[in-house]
Amino acid sequence: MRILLLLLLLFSNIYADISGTVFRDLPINGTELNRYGLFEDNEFGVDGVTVKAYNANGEEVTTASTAEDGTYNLSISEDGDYRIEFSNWPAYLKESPDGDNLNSSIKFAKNGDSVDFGLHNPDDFTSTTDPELITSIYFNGATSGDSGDLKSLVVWNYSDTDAKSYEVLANKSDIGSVWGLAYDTRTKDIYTSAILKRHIGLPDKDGDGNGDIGVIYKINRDTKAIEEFYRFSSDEAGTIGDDETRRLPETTDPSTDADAFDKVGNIGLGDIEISSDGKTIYVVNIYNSKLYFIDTTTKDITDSIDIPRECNDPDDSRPFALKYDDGELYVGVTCSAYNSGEKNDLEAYVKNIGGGNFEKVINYSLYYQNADDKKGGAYVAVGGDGTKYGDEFNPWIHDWSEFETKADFRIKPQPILADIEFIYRNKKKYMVMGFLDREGLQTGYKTMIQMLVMKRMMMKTFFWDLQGGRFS
Ligand SMILES: [Ca+2]
Ligand SMILES: [Ca+2]
Ligand SMILES: [Ca+2]
Ligand SMILES: [Ca+2]
Repeated sequence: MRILLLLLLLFSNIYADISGTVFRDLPINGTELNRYGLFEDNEFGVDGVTVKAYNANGEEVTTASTAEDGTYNLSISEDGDYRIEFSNWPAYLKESPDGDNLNSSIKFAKNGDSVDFGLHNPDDFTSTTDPELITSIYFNGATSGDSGDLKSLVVWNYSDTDAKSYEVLANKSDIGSVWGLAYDTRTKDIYTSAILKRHIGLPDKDGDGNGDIGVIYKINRDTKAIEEFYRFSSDEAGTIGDDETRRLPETTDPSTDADAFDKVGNIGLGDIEISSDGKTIYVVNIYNSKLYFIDTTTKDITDSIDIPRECNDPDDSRPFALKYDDGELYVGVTCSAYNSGEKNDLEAYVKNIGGGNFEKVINYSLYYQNADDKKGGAYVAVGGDGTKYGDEFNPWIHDWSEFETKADFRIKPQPILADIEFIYRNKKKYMVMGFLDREGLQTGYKTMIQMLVMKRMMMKTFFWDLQGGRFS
């Protein structure tokens, strides 16, 4: 009997530690809302968080740091009541409430208890499984007359799959063709930036005879009030003639818009993003290869940084993609081979900027010929006989004559790394890269020269496993 008691005591001493997991709270599991403070199926660990145990006298007993999977173990040899304190997590994460307890980084436990702790990024928050989606929409023609009355920016609910069921936020006469988008959840302001798309007009609100290619608009989600938020000069963003110079009709009739063909992707702005606190708009300027920081209150530029031009021919570097995520900015650049004409030069790279310096996240060649390659492939057009065309990317072209004719199609897929997103899948974080085919901006449906040609905007997504360092 004495021996048994001794053994029990011994075991309780060895195994009576306090352990648990520090986890990343996500607001949703894809279909249903999660609960902050509760460690749920699609959530995963946060590493490097400090955990300390204090005894009833307030003395620190032991400390640990969470492992890669977020788990920790505090070796405690004596039974009793302990105060567990978590600290030293990344600044973009905030402690999740634990029931009614908002200050959940301090918990009370007995030796042998399991104690989990949730952290969330407020940027991720959603209170609905059916959020609104906003996108630009493109119709041929000028920003005046009948074609000016056509829609340019629309909003609809995620669950609404009827392609015609959307609410119009702005028409072409208001903003012309736009691409970049950012949303301020506090003010419900939508920021959107101009893009040059052939056959589609741009306003000339400053009356300088050029389309307003360097403008960012601010549109309130509720009132739909539209204002010009920021305007880059022609020197900063490049020039394209006004609608009249481009001879864009005030209808959706075909147009030539010759000057736009070569300028697409080479002038104006790429994506825009907004900071967590809503105080800064980040803008990629394609034309001068700079990243700008604009104060949302004063509308002043507070900083600008040269985006590294690391292509074989530096003049072929075309920044476009931008993402603000977990406190860091990611910029995506395409090596267009616009000048070199060499397929071997086609490449995409992503840099992130933390403490003022750009660091490389990934770079990889876009020169491959197999559409089934794990890396994706260019878009594939299917001819009338079922033959697939255009499964490789090409150097950016300068002129319509460089298109190849395949079946009913004119083909020359040209890559633009157009956006970056981050998603969580299988308890891991992935970077998603969206590629736009430059052709989609250079061509249109039944427009001049290409009367028999059907083209489309196309985004392909590549999934890059950040932890595993491979495509998935
Ligand atoms: Ca949760
Ligand atoms: Ca954006
Ligand atoms: Ca103008
Ligand atoms: Ca983005």
